[in-house]
This record gives sequence, structure tokens and C-alpha cells, in this order.
Amino acid sequence: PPTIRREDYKPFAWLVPEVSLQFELGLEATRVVSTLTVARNAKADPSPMIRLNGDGLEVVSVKVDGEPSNSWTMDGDDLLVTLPGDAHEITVATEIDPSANTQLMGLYASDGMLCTQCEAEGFRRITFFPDRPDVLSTYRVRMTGSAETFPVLLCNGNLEATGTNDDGTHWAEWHDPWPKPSYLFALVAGQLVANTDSFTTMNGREVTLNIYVREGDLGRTGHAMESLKRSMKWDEETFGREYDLDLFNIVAVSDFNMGAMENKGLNVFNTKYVLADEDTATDGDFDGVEGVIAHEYFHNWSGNRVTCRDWFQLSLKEGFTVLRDQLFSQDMGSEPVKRIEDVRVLRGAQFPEDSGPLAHPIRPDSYREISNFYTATVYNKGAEVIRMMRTMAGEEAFRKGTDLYFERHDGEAATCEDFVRAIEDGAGMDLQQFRLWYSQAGTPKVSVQLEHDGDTATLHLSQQVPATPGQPDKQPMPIPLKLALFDRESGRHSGEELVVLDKAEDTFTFGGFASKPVLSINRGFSAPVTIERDISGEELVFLAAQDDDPFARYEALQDLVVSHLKQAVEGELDDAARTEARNAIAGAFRAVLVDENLDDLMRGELLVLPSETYLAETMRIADPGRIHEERQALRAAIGIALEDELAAEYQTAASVPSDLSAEARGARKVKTQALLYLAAGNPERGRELAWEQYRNARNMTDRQGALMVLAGMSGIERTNALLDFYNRYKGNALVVDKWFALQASSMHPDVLEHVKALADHPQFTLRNPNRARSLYMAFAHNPHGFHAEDGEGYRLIADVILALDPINPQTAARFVPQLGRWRRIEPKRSAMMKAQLERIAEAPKLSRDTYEQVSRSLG
Ligand code: B3K
Ligand code: ZN
Repeated sequence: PPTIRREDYKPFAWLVPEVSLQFELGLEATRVVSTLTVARNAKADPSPMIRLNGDGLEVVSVKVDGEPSNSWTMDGDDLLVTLPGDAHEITVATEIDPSANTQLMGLYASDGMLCTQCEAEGFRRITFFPDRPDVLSTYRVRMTGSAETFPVLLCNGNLEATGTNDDGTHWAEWHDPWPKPSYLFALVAGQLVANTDSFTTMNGREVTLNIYVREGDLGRTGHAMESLKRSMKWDEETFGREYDLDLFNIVAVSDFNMGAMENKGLNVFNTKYVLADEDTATDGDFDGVEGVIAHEYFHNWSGNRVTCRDWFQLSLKEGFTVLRDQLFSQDMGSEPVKRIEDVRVLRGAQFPEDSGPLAHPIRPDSYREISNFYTATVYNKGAEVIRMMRTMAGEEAFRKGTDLYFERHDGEAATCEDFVRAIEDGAGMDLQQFRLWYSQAGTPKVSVQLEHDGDTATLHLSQQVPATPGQPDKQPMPIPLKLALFDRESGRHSGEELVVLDKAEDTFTFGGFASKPVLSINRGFSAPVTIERDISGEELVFLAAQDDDPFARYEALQDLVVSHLKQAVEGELDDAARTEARNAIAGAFRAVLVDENLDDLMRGELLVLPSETYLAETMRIADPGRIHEERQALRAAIGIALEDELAAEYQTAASVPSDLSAEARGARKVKTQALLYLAAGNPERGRELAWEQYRNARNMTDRQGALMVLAGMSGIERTNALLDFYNRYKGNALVVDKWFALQASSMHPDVLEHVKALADHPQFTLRNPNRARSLYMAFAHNPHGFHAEDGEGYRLIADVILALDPINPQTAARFVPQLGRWRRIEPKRSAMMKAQLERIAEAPKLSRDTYEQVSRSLG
């Protein structure tokens, strides 16, 4: 497959101001007639023909200006139509089979209904079209279909007319007044019911809000609706963004490749991010719904009103929108806890990507299949990059920048460069060197040393941006670091400072310190970098207990644990040193358990051990088996050392009423963490507590927490709890997904055998992405199972990739990065991982998606 390059961008030769689509809908056969009004683009090189992209489509007929035409040819999948004049009308008829669409791109059937996914290049699977984000059109759509099969007919924009025909069909005509690229087109037809509400915008526009779901799911849409209204209000208050149609529809579908999609006025969602009630969704699931509802809604401005010029600019809308949803969630709940969670995601998913064969800048320079670039780098690092601009500018100036961005580029397809320039102009700052964050891949390493002499503290900082594929040499980037210097005696500091390290090395001095202060740096995670600091265990304990920046406090605890586990894994500790380190860690955790100034949400967060994936990432070559052993052993040691405190904390937390308040949620979080440690330290007691918690649970958070602990242990309680859970929830697909995922991500020694057996379960299928991921993505991210010593885990995932690729290449390709980590794993496992990648590469026929990921991973 050819490589597409950013530098080759050229504007399209034709404008397509208006599109009219007619759908005769059927699950097995849908007829599409599209009429495009086209005119030469004065800003582009003239061309005698227009290229209309297609993907697996067959032409039924072509007309130009209303007359049947023969002046067309096929070029691969694309349709080329020769046009003599400057303005024409092209009408193309096609026919597609939605029920055969297992890729879930374009128009597909899901559980008896019809729906679409067009981003990035799915529209070309519906009709021939210049399927690129810089071609903006207004759409008029007429949908006709069986009134019985498709009682609800939805499309973008406003509903203008409806009617019925004598043959049992009915129709609806929709018009979207806002010009949009084809990737934002959406259509839904099926048997759906709506939760209807309304929102009045800041200028008094009355907006009808609908969340459409299957009839039995209506009772689980309340949280999504409240989240939507909060998002609309927040975007007005925080970014000055008002909604721009009289109608906002959300539809939940159960077969969906991603989380959700921001189609104009008609967001289509994975059911996972709409449906929630206390019996079936955990506190984490509730947060997920709120965050994704917000994210898709915020796209209405950052993505839809201002869209992307080409797919290399994806982070323009995704990085910015992720930042917007993160800030929203910070405001709705606990700001520091949300920040810690976001950093955990970044470190768990993006750092490994950035240090492996798939590393790419947030604005990539080339791709073969754009679906492979919906990555943690484009999304989460993209958000961090914009967050840094905000940190350096200050909130107010940053808002001036975003206002200018929306004002300048409303109705346009813009670039990352446009965004940076708007922030520069609006906020009044120079971002010349900062642009390197868009072009250079790799997580910068910052080395930190603090010296003290007389009454002066001198901070030495240096940075190094590692080489990444295609980018051997890097330039220093501006790295904004928030820091504070603590006086050891008083435990206080005299104010937070922001230093920007923009050279390879630099020195900063601070006066007025009679003794050497304790340095707290990268507070709030002000820059997405790794810090190598010269700091003693004692100083880390000090910060873990005293730092007034909750993130820095969390970080100190994490550092304490990470540095110990690294030494332990690398065999650098004798028994005495190990005991000493474990005691220091247990002491720091004890302080967290008893600190009365902490709320439970934060306390629970502080108790989370660094993940095995993150630990592996901190080592040049990782031995996943050793990491697992040492981390489990540390957990058990803490469980033993703090058994009384943990049990007391558990009891206190267990007495908090079961509701959705922050207090109750915090209590549940602490309870689950306490249970994990107790079970590790004293399995008998842990099993008993978990089984009791399972039986008495009044919400999914408690039930799932208990089941997670039991799933990792042997015993009759495990069997009984899993059986009970399945029988209780077997009619609810999202909860059955949890049942699969809990077993696949468990710490049980036989996890691999469990996963193999579950693949034969009657409710398992590769065709539903949620279900496929619930078993296999959970397993692929369970280092303990995936990295099984004999390589069986690798073989299993390679088999999954090969089996899934012909069905759903996008979902199949998402499994490749786990195998792609082979260069960073100890030699024996590494060779087996590589061998599986090679086996995939040799398959006779691979999708573009999987081919690209496998060849980059081996390259
Ligand atoms: N924009 C969509 C992503 C769809 C990608 C499909 N390959 C979801 C989101 O980021 O909001
Ligand atoms: Zn998005």
C-alpha cells in the first residue's frame, strides 16, 4: 500500500458546496443516489476530471447535469468523471449491503438497525465522494425505509419533512445547514426509543436533546443526559462556545469500533459510553460516560465548526478536545484525582508508544492507513502539548488564544500551525521553538540535580529527546516545569515557580536557603516528560507526606515504589536492603491511610501501585516475569505490614452509604484498594472479605471490585461468584463484557487456560468489538498472562489478529502494538514475540491496517 505524506498536501481541484443524498434503506440492500453540485476551486490546480473516492463500491449509474454519462472510468476503487466546464451536477447511484459490512465502517447493520461510521474514510464505502476533510458541503438527505423495521429515521441537522408511502415505507428529509466534511455525515434507522430533554443556550436558543437507545435500556440513560447538559453549560462558561442547531441527538449502538463519534448533530456512541446505572456500571464507568459525552459534544466546535485540513492534523481536533474534556471532568469532580488518572493513562499507553517502533509525532508526517493514527500520542500527548501552552500563557491569555482560533477559522478546515499561530497572537506569546512538540516524537528525559551552597540553591536541568523511528537527531524543546523548594524544618515553601527549560542544559538559582531545601518538580505534571532526579528515599518520604501539590505527592510515592521495584527486579537488593525499602514504603502508605486531611478519592488514588506496564517502561530491557513477582511481593508485604490499618480503613469505608456522592465513591475506591492489599497479604482473610463484599454489594463498583479479587484467587468462592455474576447479568451485554474482561485480566496462575476456554463460550464472538476486546484486549494488557514464559500468550494474540483481520481490520490492528514491544523485553521472550509478528507478516492476505502496524513493528 502507498505511503501518504503530509508534505504532498494539495487543495482539491473542485468545491462541492451542496450534496443531496437519497437512501432507500434495507438491511441487506441499500440504494444510494447522491447528487453533488461541483465547481472549480480557484485556489487549486485545475483538473479536467474529478476524483470521487470509493471503497468496494460498484457504480449503478452516472449522470452529469441530469444526463446519463459515459465520461467516467474507474481508477482502482475510485471513480473519475471528466467534466468539461467550471460547474456541474454529478449524480451517482450505488447499491450496498450493510449486513455484510463486518468492518463497521460506512453503513452497517447492528442488531437489526442501520447506522454509520464515516471517520476517517468510511463515507467512501457509502457513495463515491471526495472523501477528505477539506471538502465542506451542506447536506440534504432523504431516507426511505420500512416503517416497521425502521420506525426512527435520523440524520445530521434538522428534520424538515416526513411522510408515509402506500407500500409500508415511510420517509424523512433532513437538512444540515452547516457545511461539513464527509467524515461527519451520519445516518441511523431502527427501532429506538428516546430520553428527551432540553437545554437553553446562553443566547436563549432552545435545543431539544434526545438520547436514543433500545427500549430496555431507556432507564440507563439518565447519567448521559445530565452529563450532556453539564457539558453544554460548561463549554459556554469556559470556552464561550454555544450550540448551533435546535436539535442534538445521540444514538447508542452495540457494535462500534471506538468509543463514540461526533457527527454533526447526531453523535453515535458505543453503548458502553451511554448506558449507566448503579447496578450495572462502576464509578469508573460513570466517569467514562461523562467524559466521552463531553468529548463528543465539545467536538461540535473543536472539530466540526473548525475541522482539519487533512488527517495529519488530527491532533488539532483530538488533542484539543481531549484537553477540553479533561478540564471539564476536573471541574465536575476532583481536579487532582482527574489529573493523576490522566497521567496514568499517558504513562501506561502513550509513553510505551513513544519509546517503541510505532512512535510518531502528534502531527505525523506519513501514514499508510490513517485508522492506525488514532493513538494515545495524537490524543493524549496532543492534549498535554496544548495544556503546556495553557500553563505558559496562563488561563486568561490562553482563552484569548482559543477565542481567536475559533473566530479566525470558523467554517474552515485548519491546521495545527493555524492553532499555534492563533494562540501566539491571541495570548501574545512566542511559540516558535515550541512548535518542535508537533514535529518531534519521543518522550523527553529531564535530568535534575539540586546543589546547595551558602544560602543558594542551584538547580541543574538537562534534557534529552530520544531518537525515534525516522528521527535520529532531536533539538531541545521548551519544557515548562512547575517547581517548589521546601524548607525541611517548617515543611513549607515560599511559592511555586514556573521555569522553562529550553536548552539542552540550564541552571537556575534560588536564594535564601540556610539549609538544602527539598525539591518538588514537574508539579501537576506540567510537562509530559520523564524526570530523573537525584533525590534520596528520605526526601521522597518527606514529599509523599508533605507536598501541598497533590500530584507531586502522588509522584513522590510512586517514585519511592518504582525505584525500589527497579532495584529489586534488577537483583540489586540483599535481604536487608529489601526489608528496609519495604518498611519505608509501608510507612509512607501508613501515613496516607491515616492522614485526616485527605479525602478518600485522593487517598484511594495514592494507594494505587504503579502498573507492571509502567514499571517495564522505566527499564531499558524488562523482564515481565520478575516485575510481576516483585510487584506482587511488595503488595503482599504492604498487606502484611499494614493489615490492621487496612482492615480498619476497610471497615470505615464499608459503612459509608451506597450512593453516587463523592464521599461514597471515595469510600468505595479506598475499600477496593484495601481489599487488594489485604488479599495479597492474607489470602484467607481477603477471600472471606471479598466473598462477603460480593454477596452484600448494592452497586457494580463493590461487586466488580470483589469479583476482581476473587477472580485472581483459587477456591470455591471464585467459582461461585463468577457463576452468580454471569447468571445475574447474562442478558446485559455490557456487563457480560465485564465478566469476560475480569477473568482475562486476572492474576490467576491459570489465566491463559481460562481465556482459551472462554473463547468457546456461547456468548463469545469476534464480530462484536466490545466482546472481542473484553476477552483479548484485557488479556493482551495483562502482562502476567500475555508474557507467559512459554510464549503461549503471544501465540494466542497473534492468532486473534489473524482471525480478526479479515472481519474487522481496524480492531485487529489494535492488538499489534503489544507484540511490537519485543525490543524492550528480555531476550527469550523477545524472540518469541518477534517470531509471532513474523508469522503474521507472512499471512497471504493482510489488511492495510494490520500490514502497516506489523511492518513498522518489525522494521
Ligand atoms: N473522532 C472519533 C474517532 C473516530 C475514529 C475512527 N477510526 C472519536 C473521537 O475522538 O471523538
Ligand atoms: Zn475526539
